[in-house]
Amino acid sequence: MKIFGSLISPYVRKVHVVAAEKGIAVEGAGANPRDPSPEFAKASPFRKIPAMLDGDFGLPDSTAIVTYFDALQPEPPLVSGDAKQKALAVWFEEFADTILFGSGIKVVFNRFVAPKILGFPGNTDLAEQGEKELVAILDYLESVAPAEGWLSGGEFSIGDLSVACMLKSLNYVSPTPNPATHPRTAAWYARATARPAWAKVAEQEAAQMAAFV
Ligand SMILES: N[C@@H](CCC(=O)N[C@@H](CS)C(=O)NCC(=O)O)C(=O)O
Repeated sequence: MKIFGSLISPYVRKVHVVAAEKGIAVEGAGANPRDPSPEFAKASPFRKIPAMLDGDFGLPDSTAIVTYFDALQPEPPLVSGDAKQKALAVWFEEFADTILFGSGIKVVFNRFVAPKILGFPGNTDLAEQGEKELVAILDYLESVAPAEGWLSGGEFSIGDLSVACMLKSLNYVSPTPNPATHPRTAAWYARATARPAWAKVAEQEAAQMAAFV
């Protein structure tokens, strides 16, 4: 099974970590949205990463792809527990993919991806705007981060995994979460990133990104 896209993308990282959690073998593949290969174009009609190709079945979007993985290999589940815990797992995935990403991308793109990878200056006004927006977002996360265990109040879920993936992208520009100002988030993040599946993907990412950090 091929997964298109670089691991610096939090959505690509999410797909790889879910695959590792479930023991699904995946192979990373390069993707150029501006000059798509026929395979990538087949998997990703709007040229976004990640996209997946399983035989001749192409699928874009991290949430769609991890839902496919969950159907192929139900254990461990993406979402579990009682009604509230299941709903909270979905909420935290959504929070990560929309709210955290929406502000974080302004910072990561303009302070890291543009200058360090693409070779042109980032828009510092946009980066500063993202940094201001992140203050309230990270404070919210601190207010809901559990002293022990996971964000939904139950088992480790797609909510924990998705939020951790977004925070790791922010780590390219700043050590986030800061244990001095956001101690509960920092402790929860340390638990999430201590999982073996995370370590396996982080190692692959370090190798991919070695030229840029
Ligand atoms: N909802 C999608 C978002 C995918 C997305 O926006 N990916 C970004 C990279 S982080 C992308 O492909 N950007 C390239 C572009 O928009 O041309 C998902 O969950 O996979």
